[in-house]
Amino acid sequence: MAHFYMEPSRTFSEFLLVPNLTTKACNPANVSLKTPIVKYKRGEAPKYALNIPFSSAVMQAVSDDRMAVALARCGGISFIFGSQSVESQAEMVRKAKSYKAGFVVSRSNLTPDHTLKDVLELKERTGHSTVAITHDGSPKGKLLGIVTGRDYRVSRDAQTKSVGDFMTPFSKLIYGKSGITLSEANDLIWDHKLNCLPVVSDEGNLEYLVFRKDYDEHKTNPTELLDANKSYIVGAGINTKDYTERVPALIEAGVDVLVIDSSDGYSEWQKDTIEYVKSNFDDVKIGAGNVVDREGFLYLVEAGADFIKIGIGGGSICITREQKGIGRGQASALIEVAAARDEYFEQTGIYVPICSDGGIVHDYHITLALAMGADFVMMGRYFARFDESPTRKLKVGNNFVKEFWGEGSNRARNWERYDTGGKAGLMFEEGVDSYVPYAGSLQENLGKTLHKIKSTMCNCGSITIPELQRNARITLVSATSIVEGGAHDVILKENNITGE
Ligand code: RVP
Repeated sequence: MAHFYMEPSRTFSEFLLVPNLTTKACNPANVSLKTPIVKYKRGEAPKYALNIPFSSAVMQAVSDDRMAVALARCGGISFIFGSQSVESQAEMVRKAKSYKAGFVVSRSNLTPDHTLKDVLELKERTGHSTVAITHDGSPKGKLLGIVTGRDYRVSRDAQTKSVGDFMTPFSKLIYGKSGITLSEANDLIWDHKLNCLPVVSDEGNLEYLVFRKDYDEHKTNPTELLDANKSYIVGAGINTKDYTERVPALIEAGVDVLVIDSSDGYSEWQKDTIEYVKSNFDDVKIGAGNVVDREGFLYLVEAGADFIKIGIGGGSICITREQKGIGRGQASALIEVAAARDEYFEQTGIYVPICSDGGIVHDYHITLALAMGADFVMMGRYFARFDESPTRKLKVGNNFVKEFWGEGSNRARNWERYDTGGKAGLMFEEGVDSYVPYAGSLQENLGKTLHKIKSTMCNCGSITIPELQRNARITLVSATSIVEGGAHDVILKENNITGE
């Protein structure tokens, strides 16, 4: 006879946190959101830990190299989408890894044979006022000069004037040598009153530009997620089909953490993929999922996964539950897997982080997910709304929106994510194509969300995530009390009431 779970499975909106004593030490400034992302032994430190418990979803509409840099700058990790060719995904990883904090690979480059008109057009297109002039116009070519707004006068100079005639030539440039540290670069910037310092190899090739404003930003971003080389930490999604080609290319490109991206991860395909990675590469970290129960968690942990992703069917664009009738309320799935994780830690001394993936609608859902045992969350819709997501911003009616489509939609054509073996390919969609309201910049929005999380943690008497997980008191709420939680029985002022 089939197994029945007779209790309904639940999701975040059905729970609230009950405050604990807030001590004087519990204030948002003292809260640390540091959290492990890969497994570690009791008493040891994980190889990778996040400074904020956020990851961006393995989706075309969410995580490319730009998102990876923007999120790592704030302390989280992006998993660059895998539903693209191996070459283009590896290229995105390479681009994101080439961003050293404070050191940027020049993105506006021309040759001396270009003209003032080309400079102005490039500036218009990119918004960058510093243009590196290299022998071949590439970002790593031999550096011949720099053009900034101080080198030309639009009102006087002919648009046909050659760049070579007005650039500041290399012989007059102050530059840093390969290997210079950020603080040495900053000293040169200050000593010579520069806005931008090129860093050049022994052969004279341009390596990076260091901008005064980026250095200031670096100083104000203490939570940046950096590797030992001061590059951002970058993740990437893989599938269980082409991993023998994809994984070596991503590792070559410098990826730090892999994750197998699948709507249902409790499968022998995932086991094979993990085994391939673990037996062919030293110390490469790989997460697996998604699962929604203890059995799925233990299976992938035994297979060697470094973290486990939880959630089936809760994603904002996901219609798996409607189409296939599989899934589980996100909170119930998380609570069961967190208990299995704690038990496994008790028994083996190995802590395997878990990630709650999908279905985060309100900021407080993140705090709830952490309190229920998640070490970090993965979000798609949340990040898709920002400038940094890869999709188009459009005006629909009076509102700005961004496009956002599921990996299981016809648009993404990511059939590997939903494959359950056989040769048939995919016959139906599991995701939709949609819009989300445009919300502005990632940093600004994230700042607000983080502040809310920290405040709630203080209400719960906790200044770290493990403390929150130990101390939280969580109550189920009735449908009626959910209504009570919003504004009710008042006339909201924005309803345009006209005066007498
Ligand atoms: P959300 O944050 O609610 O937008 O959910 C994002 C998650 O939804 C992803 O991380 C992934 O697990 C899932 N997803 C992505 N595409 C689809 C689909 O097309 N069904 N689902």
